[in-house]
Amino acid sequence: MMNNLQEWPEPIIRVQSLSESGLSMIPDRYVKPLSDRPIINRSESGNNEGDDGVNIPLIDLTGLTDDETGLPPTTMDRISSACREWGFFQVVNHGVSPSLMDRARETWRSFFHLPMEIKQSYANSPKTYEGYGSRLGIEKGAILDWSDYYFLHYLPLSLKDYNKWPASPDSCREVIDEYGKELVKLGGRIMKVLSVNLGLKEDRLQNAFGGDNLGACLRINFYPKCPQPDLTLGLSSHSDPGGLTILLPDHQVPGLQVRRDGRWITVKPAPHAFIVNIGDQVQVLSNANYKSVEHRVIVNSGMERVSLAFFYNPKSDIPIKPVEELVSEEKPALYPPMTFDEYRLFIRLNGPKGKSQVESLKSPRCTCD
Ligand SMILES: O=C(O)CCC(=O)C(=O)O
Repeated sequence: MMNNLQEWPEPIIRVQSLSESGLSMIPDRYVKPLSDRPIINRSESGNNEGDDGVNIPLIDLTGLTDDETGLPPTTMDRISSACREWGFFQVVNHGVSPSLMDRARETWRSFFHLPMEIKQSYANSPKTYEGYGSRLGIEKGAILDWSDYYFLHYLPLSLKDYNKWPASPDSCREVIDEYGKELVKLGGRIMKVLSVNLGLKEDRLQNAFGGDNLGACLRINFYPKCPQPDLTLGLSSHSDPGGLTILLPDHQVPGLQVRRDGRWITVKPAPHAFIVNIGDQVQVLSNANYKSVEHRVIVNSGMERVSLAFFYNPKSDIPIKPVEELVSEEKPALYPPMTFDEYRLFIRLNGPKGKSQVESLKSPRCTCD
C-alpha cells in the first residue's frame, strides 16, 4: 500500500499557472459532475443558493485562558449546540493577536506570488504531502480541484523540519513558527471546552489525543481566480479526518460552504475570527455526539483566495475510539478503534470524498473491542 504513495499518477499542473495563462475555459480535468457543481450567486452579499444571511454560530471566547475555562454558561451552551448541530462555529476574542493572523495570511500570499521555480523546489509527493502541492489523492484520471496548497508539520517535533518550510519570503519561517505556537495553545483551550461540554473531565479529550504528544499541521490553500467558477470547486466536499480544524479564512473573499440540512451555507467570517470545526477523530471520541460536517470551497472569477487550515490531531499511532464515559448499553460504541495513521491513508489515497470514510466505519452492531 505505501508503495502506491511514492509518486503522483500524472504530471502535476499548478492551478495558479493555468489561471495566470488567461484561459477562458477550464480544462476538462477540473469540470465537476453536474450534481457536484455549485450555484454561484453573483449578488454583492456573497450569499449563495438563497441562504438568506444564515451563518454558522459566532462565539465570543472572552474569558477562555490557558488556565481557566471561564466562559459563561450561555456561551458553553452555544458551543455545545454548535458542535452537535453544525459541527462548525466561528470564534472571536480567541487570544491570538489580529496582527499575527494578518501577517501569517499575507506572508503566505506572498509565498504563492514568488516565481514558480522557487515554489517548485518545495514540490510535494503523496508519501507525506509535505510541501507545495496541487492535488489530493492519487487516483489516475481523477477530476481535480481548482487550488494549490502548501502542507507542513509542527508536531510531533520529530516531524517538524524547517527545511520543508519555505525559506522565503524572509520572515516566513518565523511567522509560521509563531502562528503554530499560538494555534496549538488555542486548540488546547478549545479541547477543554469540548471535554467539559461532553460531561467529561477537562483534560479527557486531550489525554485521548495522547496528551502532549498530539500532532499539528498546517495546510495553506491558494485558490486562483477561475474563469468558470460554476463548473468546478476550489476544494471538493469532505469532512476533516483529524481532530479539530482552526481555519483562518480570507477576510476579503468568501468561499467556504458548510453542509446543513442538505443545503450549502456560505460562511460569512467576522473580522479576525477563526472558524473552528469538528474533525472525524472528535466525532469518533464523542461517540457521534459531536459531528464532523462536510464542507467545500467555491471559487470565483474576480479574486484569488488564501486560507490557512490548522489541523489539531491525535498522536498518530494510538487507537482512537469512543471514550468509555460516553458509551453505555443504550448508546453502544459506534466505531471500532483505529489509529489516525491508518485513518488518514484513506484521504491520502482517495482525495476528498464527502463523509464516506467516517460513515463507513460506523456500525450499530459494532462490539468495538
Ligand atoms: O479554504 C477554506 O475555507 C477551507 C479549507 C478546508 O476545508 C481545508 O483545508 O480542509
